Amino acid sequence: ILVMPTVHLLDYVAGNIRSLVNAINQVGYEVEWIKSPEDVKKAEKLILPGVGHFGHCLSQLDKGGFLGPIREHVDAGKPFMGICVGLQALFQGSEEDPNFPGLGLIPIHIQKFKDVSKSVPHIGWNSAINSAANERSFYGLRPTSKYYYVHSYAAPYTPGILEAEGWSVATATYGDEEFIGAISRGNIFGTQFHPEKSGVAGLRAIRAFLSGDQFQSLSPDSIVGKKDGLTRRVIACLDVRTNDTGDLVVTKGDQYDVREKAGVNAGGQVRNLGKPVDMAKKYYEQGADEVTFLNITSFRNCPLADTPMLEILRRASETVFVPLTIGGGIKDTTDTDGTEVTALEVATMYFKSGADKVSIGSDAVFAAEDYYQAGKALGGRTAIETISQAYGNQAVVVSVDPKRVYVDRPEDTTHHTIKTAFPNAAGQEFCWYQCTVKGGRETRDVDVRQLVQAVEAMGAGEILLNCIDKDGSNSGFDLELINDVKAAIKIPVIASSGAGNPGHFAEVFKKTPTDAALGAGMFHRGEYTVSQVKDHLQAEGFLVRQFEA
Ligand code: 1PR
Repeated sequence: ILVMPTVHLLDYVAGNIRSLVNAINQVGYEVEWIKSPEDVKKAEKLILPGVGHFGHCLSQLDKGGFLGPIREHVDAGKPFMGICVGLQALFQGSEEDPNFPGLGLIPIHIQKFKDVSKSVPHIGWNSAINSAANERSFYGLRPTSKYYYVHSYAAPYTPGILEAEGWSVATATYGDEEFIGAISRGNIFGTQFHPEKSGVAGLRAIRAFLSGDQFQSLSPDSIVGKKDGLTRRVIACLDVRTNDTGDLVVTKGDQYDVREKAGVNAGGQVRNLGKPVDMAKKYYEQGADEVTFLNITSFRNCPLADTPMLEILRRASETVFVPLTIGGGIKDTTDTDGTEVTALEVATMYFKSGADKVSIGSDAVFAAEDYYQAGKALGGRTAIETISQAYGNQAVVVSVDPKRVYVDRPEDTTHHTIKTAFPNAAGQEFCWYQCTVKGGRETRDVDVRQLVQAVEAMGAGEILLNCIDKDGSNSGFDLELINDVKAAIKIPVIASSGAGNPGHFAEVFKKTPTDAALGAGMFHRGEYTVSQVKDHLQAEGFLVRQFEA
């Protein structure tokens, strides 16, 4: 019998542990869970993951009695790896929660990114480049590779200070801030990025840590083309629903209508474009930076625990090592047996199955209505608030489904209008964007600006900005909408709806400050691959991450 070597994982805080376990299995190790402080003593190799709030993580570790044993493990010279907040725990403390000190192994304070001229959180693929000479790298990190980061706080980097104390440091730059992306000394290794979500480059780092392969020499070739900084994110989106014969398929609508209108299937069949897990893997291998699944039917009469989307996530997360987002039906719900299930519990099921983020649509609109009704007061009970408190802002995406409403003059509506370069047939030159719920079937008296500002205040970490007028049109993104939303908030925006060719991605990155762009139909119909989009962006001078085989 082949026995896989084990690694111990500390399970102390909410988060998507499943993808880390999948990644560890993928490189040939088995996970053993640490449930009590005594278990830490059994560990030879210890990994401390962490997401969400620094103070919450540290207080959980403290309450559980883990801090002492972790320190002993590190002092004994045994391999230790901290990921994200698990890395931050090694530092002196964090601006995020001054009440909880860190382990103090690294004499620096974690600080919040400045959001004056950039989105916060920092989400996406960035570098981890060794600050010292380029001829050496640690734990398989390559200067040309990109790694997936998602965080609002980071350790600022000052050249030379930590190096003088024997640390190897790899850094990344976000805007004008250089921060620590990975760090190592002796038996300690920490990454601010998520190696389990960083494709092949991340798996390489995990493998190197587990096999104790601390330093590698780099050939001069291997640094050619190295470019620090955040890449332009390209996301593939899969709208998933059951078709009329009960199979789960990827589908795609025109202005949200997913039924066939012409051809052999005309007469109202749900358009079937393929199998969700296979397609997710295909896009991952084409270089998609993230994959989003939107469950666009409610799978009526199905107990929540048996929701087919959970199985899709479980299977997708075994082979797709980039972030997975799941949307559709994230709200307080009543299960088929009558049990009340909170949005947080629904989200937890998805996170446990391999999701990294949940995307909230309709429920966010209702929450925004309540927010303004209450004079912009936060009640603390919405799906956005409860999930972001438990899992961190970065785990909560709000998906917006707006539609244009034309008016003659701005005074004709109470809503925020723009003057558009695309008047309607009646020649009206102003429009506002009305939010819809239930997949665009119902409009609400909320405009897109009101919505995004409300959900940002509630703790959403990112906006998935669709546009019903543009959806499936292959005519390019709604640049006016994207610019208007970007100007209203600090959290990142994913532009969506209308992508028909690689040029549309270059256009949206050129003409708007969007943080990411998403495509669906053009990929599903096989017209273009994600790699063709990346190649085109690169040729146009944008920094992108190419798939590493
Ligand atoms: O309201 O929280 O249950 O979430 C429902 C989710 O399902 C929302 O995110 C909503 O956008 C989505 N949704 C509901 N109905 C549809 C539909 O198409 N009938 N799909 C739907 C939304 C929009 C995009 C699409 C882009 C790009 N799909 O995600 O992928 O428009 O398409 P394109 O590149 O082909 O133009 P809740």
